[in-house]
Amino acid sequence: MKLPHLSVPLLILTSLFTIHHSAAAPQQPPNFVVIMADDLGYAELGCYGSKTFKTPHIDALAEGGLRLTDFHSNGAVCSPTRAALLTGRYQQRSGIDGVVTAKGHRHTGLGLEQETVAELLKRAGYATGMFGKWHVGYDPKFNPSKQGFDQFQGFVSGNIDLFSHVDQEGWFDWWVQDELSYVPGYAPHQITERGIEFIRQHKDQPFLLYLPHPAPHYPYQGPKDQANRVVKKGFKPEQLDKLKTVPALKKAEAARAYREMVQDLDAQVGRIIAELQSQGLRENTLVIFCSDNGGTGNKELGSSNAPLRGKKGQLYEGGHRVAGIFNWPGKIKPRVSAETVMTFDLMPTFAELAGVVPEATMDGVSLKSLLLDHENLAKRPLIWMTGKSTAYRQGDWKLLLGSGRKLPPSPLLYNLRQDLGETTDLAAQYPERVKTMQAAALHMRNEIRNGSQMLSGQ
Ligand SMILES: [Ca+2]
Repeated sequence: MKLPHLSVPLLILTSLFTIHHSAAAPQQPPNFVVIMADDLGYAELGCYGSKTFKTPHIDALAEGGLRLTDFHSNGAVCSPTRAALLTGRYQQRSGIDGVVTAKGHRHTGLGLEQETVAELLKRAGYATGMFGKWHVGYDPKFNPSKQGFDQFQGFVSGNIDLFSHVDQEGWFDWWVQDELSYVPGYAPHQITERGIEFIRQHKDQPFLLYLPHPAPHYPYQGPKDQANRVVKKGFKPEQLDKLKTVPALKKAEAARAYREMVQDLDAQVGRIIAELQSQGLRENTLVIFCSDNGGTGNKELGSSNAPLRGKKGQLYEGGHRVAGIFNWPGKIKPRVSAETVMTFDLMPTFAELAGVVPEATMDGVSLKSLLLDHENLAKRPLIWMTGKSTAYRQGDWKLLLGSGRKLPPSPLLYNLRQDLGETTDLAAQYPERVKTMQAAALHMRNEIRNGSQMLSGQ
């Protein structure tokens, strides 16, 4: 390599500095804690404008870190976002284009050949733990313990009774590693307790702690409510006979329970942060809080995606623009940013910070320079896909294609900077832009779907 601008003495100095630098004690790579809410709407945290719910712990994370106003879940429903988070790639590449249901998809799941973020970080010497909702495979062969997580306790379906741990189709669904096992308790609290144990066990080595919570997804049950689901199919733990069940809550009570679930989730975040602090790990831990998709928008419950249009399951912003908070004291300067970030950016970010290279080409990008150096990300097109519909982003512009989930068959064009609520379709006004973006969107859609193994019926 030629270095024409450096004089010989300077070269020597540079070499000396390099030697000195590399001889210094290596700094331990950071811990990563990812706390993900389930169906939490864009406007359901104090720091995102909620007047309904009090969320002081999450608000404090936002206040002391980076709060993103243009953070997106990769999917508009649960499983796809989780697959993208775990692989750093569009979820269609790992076969998870839609929700994995107990009824139709019991024998499918996130492809085992995919390197997960847990497998990646294990290569860098990390301890890996996941406690909570998996939802990318029911069969034990797709269990988190087979996908790189040293420790797992939680459930694999889309939702469980938070007390009896029975899923909505009547299957018992609480696992300790890859064995079904009843552990009494309120699921969100159990997740925190396992998380705290994990932090204590691994405080002396770098770790990845993934805490995907069931709140505030239905069934609506606050910490003091009671079980209402019983086992109808499959394995039934003997201890469940002792558990008293009550009918599902009626509307007014459900709203009360929903509020308690959001606020209790906030308290669970607070407990994890307090534990990191008491173990002296806070300065070396990147904590991320996000949601897996938009809220239901059910006003009676207090769910809100304001000021966005749409809700969970849809490709309007309300379906996938969600809370995204990155907190790392002393490393991430507290601020609010409108940078566009996706769930699948987490894995490449962790890879760069841990100094390990993923096996596959990532669709996501590392956020290291955004987080630590306040640099903007390079411009990139982004896509969200469901079976029939596509949303395609280029900067402020968003094109919606398809007929699914209440979208018309003709393309819709919005400028999100001027019209965040997607009220005014500009397609007729910008036909050339529609044409170019449509061609680019279909090309990208085909590229991602080609070669991917899709779930049947999706
Ligand atoms: Ca969800």
